Amino acid sequence: MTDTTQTDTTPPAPVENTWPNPLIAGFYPDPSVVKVGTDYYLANSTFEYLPGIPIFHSTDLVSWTQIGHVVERPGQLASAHVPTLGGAWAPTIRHRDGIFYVVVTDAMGRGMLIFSTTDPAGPWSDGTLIEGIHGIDTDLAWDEDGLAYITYSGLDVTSGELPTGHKGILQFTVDLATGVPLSQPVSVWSGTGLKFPEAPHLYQHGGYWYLMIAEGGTERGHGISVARGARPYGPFTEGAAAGGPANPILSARSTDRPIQNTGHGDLVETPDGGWAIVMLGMRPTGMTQAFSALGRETFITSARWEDGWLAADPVLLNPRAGETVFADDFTGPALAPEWIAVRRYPAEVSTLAVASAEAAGGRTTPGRLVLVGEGGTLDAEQPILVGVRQRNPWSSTSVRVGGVAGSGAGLGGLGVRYDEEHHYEIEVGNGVVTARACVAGIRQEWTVPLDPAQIVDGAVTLGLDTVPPDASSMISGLTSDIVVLSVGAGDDRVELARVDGRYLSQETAASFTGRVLCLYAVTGKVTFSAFRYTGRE
Ligand code: 6LW
Repeated sequence: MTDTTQTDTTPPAPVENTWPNPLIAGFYPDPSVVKVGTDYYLANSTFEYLPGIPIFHSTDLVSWTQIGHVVERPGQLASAHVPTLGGAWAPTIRHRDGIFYVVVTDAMGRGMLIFSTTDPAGPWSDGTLIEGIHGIDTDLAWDEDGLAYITYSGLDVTSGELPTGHKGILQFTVDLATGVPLSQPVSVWSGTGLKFPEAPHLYQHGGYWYLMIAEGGTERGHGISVARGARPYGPFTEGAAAGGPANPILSARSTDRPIQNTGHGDLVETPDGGWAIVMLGMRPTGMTQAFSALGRETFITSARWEDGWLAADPVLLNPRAGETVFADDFTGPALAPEWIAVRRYPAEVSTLAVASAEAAGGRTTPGRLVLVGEGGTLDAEQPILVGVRQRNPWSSTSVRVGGVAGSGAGLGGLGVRYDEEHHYEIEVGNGVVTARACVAGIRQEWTVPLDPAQIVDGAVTLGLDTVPPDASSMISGLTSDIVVLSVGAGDDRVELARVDGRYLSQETAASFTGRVLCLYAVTGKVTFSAFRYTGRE
């Protein structure tokens, strides 16, 4: 059973543009949203993690519940050996005639794919490959005759080699049932000249078709630009050339707003008939250089039509009140949908052991998650690991780890992972407890003997906290957070290390993902119980 709570779920006062922000906290980038009647469905990128592409549901655009995943079976993506950065990359979710579609690029994997279903909670189809066309950030729209257009960004990331050259925003028509292109890709717009024109979405509104894109790169220069035309295939004219507003219509670049990197958005009608843009953004902290520990999250802002052009408000920070609590006693029939794994499914690397009362000693064994190590560490391409996203800047995570004391015992622990080369962890086994920081091939370890007093009912408590930096020091205050690695509970808790958090951030790590708090095993059978995450803003 899991227990997910937000101690105060009252949405902020319904004054214009006081949306809760982040809308969905933690590593949930590239959001795409569709309105179907009074229901909203939202999808995100998941890259090398599985299950892939979470689907969230809402009726008010404010409260969101995860209802499933598009990718939940082997074969839907070619994930097993996908390079870091590859995998489920920028989905678009749309609906027509009772069918939901997600178009997405499995970057460095299968390629451009069409998934469909009649129930967005799943199951989704196996994914139909669009052969011969290479690019990212696929959008889906239909013209008045029902012809389907895929508009996409011409960056070819098929091979895993660094892409050279960007072909701008391209478009072709497609048979959605077979994935067969009905026309050759043609260039439709390349933005205003900023780098990486990407994330196109096409909307029909009033007498025009609007092509909304992101440009400036997913870093601090990110923004949203819009052009319009009479037909879905253009030609598209931008505002400045037609007496409308200048592009980008939304960007936080060169401002001191707490939410930066805003771009890659999708437009949606609000329940009251207004408009909003849901987009990715980051929350960097530090100073002139700043670091975004949580990666790229989902944010929202109000938008409106003004004289035939789209305008958007700045994206304001407005975190949900109270503590975020995610606790798992591992007594459910399957792992909760929040748990993810790297290049394999959680069910491929873990099992659940039911709680039991042992007849002999009358002892009660709690529900446990069992991981059996394969020798690989957190550096491995396919680590034995399951994790949940860190959702708040300040957090406290603890878990009880069993099967790690005594001869023949296992080795495993609790970590925070950005990718193979960027992770901090605390692990227990072989008679010692080790805290470790790994950053781009550089590693440091702090090891102490395992104190028998730390073994309670056969298990050791490990802790990982993210706390504010020491603001009194010019040097130590310039980071995102400090990661504290500890062993033991209550008065017996011992801190092994305090590590600068900036090296596990979007600005420094390789992956496009975010921080994942993970349970892992290196060798032997390691059991985990009483997982608890508490987060604060
Ligand atoms: C995505 C692109 C982007 O394809 O980053 O910020 C890429 N936007 O649109 C990966 O998420």
